[in-house]
Amino acid sequence: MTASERVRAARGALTMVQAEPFNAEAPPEALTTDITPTELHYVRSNFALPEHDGLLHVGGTVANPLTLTLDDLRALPAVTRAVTLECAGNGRLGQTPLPEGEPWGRYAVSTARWTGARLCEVLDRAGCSADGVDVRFQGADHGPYHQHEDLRFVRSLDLVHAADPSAEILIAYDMNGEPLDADHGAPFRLIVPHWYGVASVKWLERIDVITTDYAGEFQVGHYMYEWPDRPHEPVTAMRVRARITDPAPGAELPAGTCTIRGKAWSGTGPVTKVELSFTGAGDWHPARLDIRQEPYAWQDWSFEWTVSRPGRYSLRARATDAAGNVQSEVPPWNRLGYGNNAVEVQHVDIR
Ligand SMILES: Nc1nc2c(c(=O)[nH]1)N[C@H]1C(S)=C(S)[C@@H](COP(=O)(O)O)O[C@H]1N2
Ligand SMILES: [Mo]
Repeated sequence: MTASERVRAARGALTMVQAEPFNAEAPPEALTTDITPTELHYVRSNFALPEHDGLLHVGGTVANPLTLTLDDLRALPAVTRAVTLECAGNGRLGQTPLPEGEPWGRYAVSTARWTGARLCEVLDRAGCSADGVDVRFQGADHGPYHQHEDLRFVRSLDLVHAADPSAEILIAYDMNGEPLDADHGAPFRLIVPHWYGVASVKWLERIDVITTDYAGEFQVGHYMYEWPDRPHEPVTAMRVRARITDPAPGAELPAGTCTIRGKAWSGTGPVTKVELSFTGAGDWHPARLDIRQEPYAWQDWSFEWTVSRPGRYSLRARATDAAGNVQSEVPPWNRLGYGNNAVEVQHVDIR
């Protein structure tokens, strides 16, 4: 297979949202497994697939600027982590009035096993100067973007966060045990656990430690919550969210006992509670939350539901995390439609 045939084959199982640049949601069944197979992992790219020369330059205000190859990164101690990535625009179609931006449904979320070198280790080798404030991550991709004729994908993190070993930020080169493919950022990308996907810069080509807060388009223009009634805020950690994966929306089931299953995740602390409701307003019942195996991945939950009376039932699942964040019923509307973690409503018909 040629490289472009490989890319086409890898895209076939996804639900396309935009053909070029290619953007696609995972199919619903991708939420039923712990690890999303690579060919079912959603894809979100702002620009066409770039060429990458295979080098990672580390510079800015550092003592030892570095140029690293894939082999150099592979020679560093490797860390593997299952990480749930969700696009900040996931669920935009559920916002009213509909904001501008890609019309994502509910499946721009997936969990892969990422392997790479620790970002903190690379920064340590480069020797960050004391006046460093921010770390700027540049992707190889670029193109027209709103008012910009030719913009590059660049994001930043606070140096304190980037250099924190406990944040476990990776420069990943393997996804689910295979080298990264083109759509997911080959040859290497950032993986920032707990944050919305936008922080995880693909096709990484430059890392620069800088002495001011980075203020590029993807940092302070887009990927900002533009609240109607309070100050704007940057998109950072994933908001707490539970999803029902089984039964499917609108399913017809016989009366009796059925197991309702789903996933829940949050970037602001482990999910501590998932509750279910079968009526509008009120009456929340605790679901069984599985022991958390992986600190950065979604958790399974389930509920044994016994129902004897035929009819239509509304199902809602609501998650709470350790920081006390809980999903609301009404999507937190903002102009660009980010972070919709509202409680979803679906129905099942009992026959
Ligand atoms: N270089 C680059 N990195 C990027 C993007 C991009 O457009 N260019 N999109 C970001 C966004 S918005 C998301 S949600 C994730 C998606 O990662 P995936 O395509 O591997 O699912 O990549 C992020 N990293
Ligand atoms: Mo995203």
